Amino acid sequence: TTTTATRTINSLAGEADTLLGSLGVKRSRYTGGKLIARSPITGEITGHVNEIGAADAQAAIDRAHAAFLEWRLVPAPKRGELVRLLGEELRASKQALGRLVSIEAGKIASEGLGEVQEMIDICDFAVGLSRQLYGLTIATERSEHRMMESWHPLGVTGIISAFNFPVAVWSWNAALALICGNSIVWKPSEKTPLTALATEALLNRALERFKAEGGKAPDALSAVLFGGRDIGEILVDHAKVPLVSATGSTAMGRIVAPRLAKRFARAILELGGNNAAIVTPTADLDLTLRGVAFAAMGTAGQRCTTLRRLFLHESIYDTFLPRLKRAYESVTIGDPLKDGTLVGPLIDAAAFASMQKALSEARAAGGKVFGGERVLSDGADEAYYVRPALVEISEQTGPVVHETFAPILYVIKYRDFNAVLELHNAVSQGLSSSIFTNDLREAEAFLSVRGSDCGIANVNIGPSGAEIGGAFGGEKETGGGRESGSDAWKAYMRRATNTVNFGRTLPLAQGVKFDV
Ligand code: UN1
Repeated sequence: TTTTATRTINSLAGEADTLLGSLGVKRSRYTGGKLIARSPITGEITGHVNEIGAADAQAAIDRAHAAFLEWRLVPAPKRGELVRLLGEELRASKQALGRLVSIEAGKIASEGLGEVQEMIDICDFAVGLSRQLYGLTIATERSEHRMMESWHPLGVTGIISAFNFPVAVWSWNAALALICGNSIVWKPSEKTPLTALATEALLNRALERFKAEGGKAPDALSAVLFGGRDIGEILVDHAKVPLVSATGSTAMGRIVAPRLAKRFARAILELGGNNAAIVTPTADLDLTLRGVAFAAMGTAGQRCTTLRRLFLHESIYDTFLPRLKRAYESVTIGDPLKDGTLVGPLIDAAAFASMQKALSEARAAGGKVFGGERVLSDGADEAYYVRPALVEISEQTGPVVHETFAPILYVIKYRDFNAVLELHNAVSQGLSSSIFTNDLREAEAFLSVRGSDCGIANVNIGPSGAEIGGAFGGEKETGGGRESGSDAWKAYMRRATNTVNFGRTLPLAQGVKFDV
């Protein structure tokens, strides 16, 4: 056992073990398996999770399909009761699961807890929604007819999630899918299996309570498939999975989307972002500083909504940038479990390498780089802490147009508002965006059709940290999917248009005559 600048190595495996026990996960689930769980805080190994074989994965999906056939018959508000109980379990275990999220994903404590709060929020949302799966009644052109639409359960919902929101993204999909009458099959990130085990255990507790209350829930309503890419492919290719919601890189989406399209399955894709903020001459710079700091450095730059491009108007450039640099210099980096830390570790060595690669490309493109170096590496060879990087660059080129999943903020000076709107949209991703301004015209233009082309567009708020009530997702290479709030539930159901004739004649639409 060595001591690093951050903490004692090998202290976290024991704590993870205790947390998993309290969350109801049997030790045999995370010992002796092939999938290695680590904590990025120290790099230490926290578990060995059993991977599922290909045949067992196929069989699990088949069982989930059988479960769907039963679950779809349970009235939606009763399905909502299961999700209500899941929300209760999450509330009761918020501290433990939040802590485990921090250990496994390296998030600071409040963000680990925030992730669980996001799960609780979507459960509440879904419970209410379970009584609001409304269709329309539509005026028909035929007398003594009624036309309406019904929303029916869809089938097995596949969920592929990423390390950075290891459990919240599952919950956005699971809570909606379950109240919509679907069964769920989850392929969690290989980097975060312990939080997936814990989440599975909490759902099982909710299921037990649901059954004890007399609820009818089939076995295999939910399955978690631990494994690598091959297991994800089985989920994507399985004929009994009509919908896959996949969160990850654009590269992953490029593989998943055509395979789903080939069998006409639906996709909800949440892929890369390259989120920007525009800071205009009238912006409240105190508020902007806080908004930019959280969005760019928070979660160590590992949110899909992380702020990656900052457009500063020339009139405030020289006042704002020095303030931002001071924030970058003074931000507390280190053990995310310690009070006061704002920036925890990168997830692994590969993340560090891709950050360094992007920074050297930025230098080659004429960028001036501040920060970005590895810190706190003494003793913790397998832990990757970095000082978040600020890159002053004059052109939107090279690494600026790509998503690097690390805390790098490219800063670009602008003069003309319409030109910066164009530059803002001139990347291939379209997830989230913001403008900092007190000019009503600029704010409204940014939100208008000629403004941001992203799925999320904010005023005087950074691009990250969305609430669950709105639909979450983005355009272009972000994949077009929408999850969580608003009417995102519709993607988890199928719509049937019903026309009923309660008369004694058979008028045909469009005046067609066909008298036999
Ligand atoms: C993600 O990074 O994959 O808006 C999701 C946010 C969070 C979700 C991020 N509510 O930043």
